Amino acid sequence: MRNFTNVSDIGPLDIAVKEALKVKSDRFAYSALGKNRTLMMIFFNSSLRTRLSTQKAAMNLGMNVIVLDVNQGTWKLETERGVIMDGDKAEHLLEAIPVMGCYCDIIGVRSFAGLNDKTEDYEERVINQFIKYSGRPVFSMEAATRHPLQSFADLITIEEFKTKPRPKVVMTWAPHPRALPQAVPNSFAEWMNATDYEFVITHPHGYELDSFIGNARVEYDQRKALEGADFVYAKNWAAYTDPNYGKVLSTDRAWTVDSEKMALTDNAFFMHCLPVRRNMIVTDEVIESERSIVIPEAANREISAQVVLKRMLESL
Ligand code: AN0
Ligand code: CP
Repeated sequence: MRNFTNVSDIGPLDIAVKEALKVKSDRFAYSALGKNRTLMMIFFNSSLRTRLSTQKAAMNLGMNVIVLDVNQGTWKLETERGVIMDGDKAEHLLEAIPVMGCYCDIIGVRSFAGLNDKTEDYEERVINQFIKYSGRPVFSMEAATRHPLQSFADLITIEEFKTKPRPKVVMTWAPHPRALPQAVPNSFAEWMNATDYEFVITHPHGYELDSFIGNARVEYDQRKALEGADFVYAKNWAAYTDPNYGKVLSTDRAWTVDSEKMALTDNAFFMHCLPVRRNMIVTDEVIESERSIVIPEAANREISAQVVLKRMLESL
């Protein structure tokens, strides 16, 4: 695998999941593969899980790891070409990227959507510049429009917990005080569409997503959507459609996932990528319940990252 930015880069999902479960059963089996190889993880945004799980995955493979938090200890980076750099940004991304590429074998990039300019976000300018100018294989650690390591971990988790061949998976919008990117829901939809699960998306009017959602069924009545669900995947996102791109249109806690909503499901498991705001997205009771699998889901981030790094190392 050269780059990993979306579901198509991983190939057939049944094979990827099989490989993930194999890696999980013996995560040090490939510890010689990454010897004398260096992973550079570049963060333009905060992270807890991605940072730790990806570093751990690289360590399992015997790699060295360098972590860089852009704008914290580095020169401030200009990302737009053509700008007269007479402001506070001392270096351009177009030099910084190939320089960073000199010091490593594989690059991971986290660069969220700015949520101001839809075209800029949906063109994936930052990660695409890394792909173009670093000279190294690049993987997404959540880019502007997708978070494939998360979706892969979500898929592994559903495969582990499902009790029917074709579970009903419901992704529900839930309220949050700040504007969040569409990357996690876009990506989750992309990966769910690549399975044969029954997949339903529910959100208030105005929160329609991009064409990533493919043929997924959209049901505006959250309660109706949740009926008979086997997995409830909660997530907030900011509006995608114009003229409200990047805006918070609602913080209506009638959409919060609570026990009464979970009672409509077929004893569903509760999932969230984390970090989660309790009693906005989900009540304490639901996230602490026996059916909450947010921790095993986060644990699988190590596994999804390890499969991706393993495949990238194998193709170096
Ligand atoms: C980010 C988001 O919603 O994209 C990261 C989630 C993995 N969440 C926040 O910024 C709270
Ligand atoms: N789920 C996830 O990507 O978490 P972090 O933002 O903490 O990395």
